[in-house]
Amino acid sequence: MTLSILEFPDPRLRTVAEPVESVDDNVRALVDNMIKTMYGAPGIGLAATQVNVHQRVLVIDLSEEQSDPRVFINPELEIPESEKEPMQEGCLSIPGVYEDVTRSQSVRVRALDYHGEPFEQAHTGLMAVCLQHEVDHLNGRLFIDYLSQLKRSRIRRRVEKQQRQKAS
Ligand code: GNR
Ligand code: NI
Repeated sequence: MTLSILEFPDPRLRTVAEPVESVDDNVRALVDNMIKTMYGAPGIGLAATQVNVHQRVLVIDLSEEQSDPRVFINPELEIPESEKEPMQEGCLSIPGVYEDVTRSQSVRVRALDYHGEPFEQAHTGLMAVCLQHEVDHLNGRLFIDYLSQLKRSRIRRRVEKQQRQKAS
């Protein structure tokens, strides 16, 4: 099943997600649907928050062929203050908006996998940036929150105009 994706400025995108208590078949069904939804969009990552499920689950696939889905449940990031660089980001919840965000280019992540097994990894580059973008979603944060107030209000007006045009 593909899920529908909430769009900014929907206040539900500001919800802080709850930890998953046990990685059971319900959680695995959510993960499967999120991967399908990410592939259909298409996007390289998706947080459960974006499909209005407020549990700490995210999926990422950076492969060209949509052949390498990565699952992170209850992710915890260690983000060094060093190695920060700007990179252009987009978001399925803010369609058509692409802006530079300065983030750490490396992270360590601890999480549970599809089977509920804990793992720990180090990532760099786009994977590191994407993990930070997705964990931000789980904390109710969007990439445009890193921009100036002026830029953010311009984006809000532009997005709301697009949404009015789509609706009529
Ligand atoms: O598809 C996506 N592309 C992207 C590009 C740069 C940095 C982050 C991302 S994530 C985004 C999908 C999305 O909105 N995930 O929350
Ligand atoms: Ni996003």
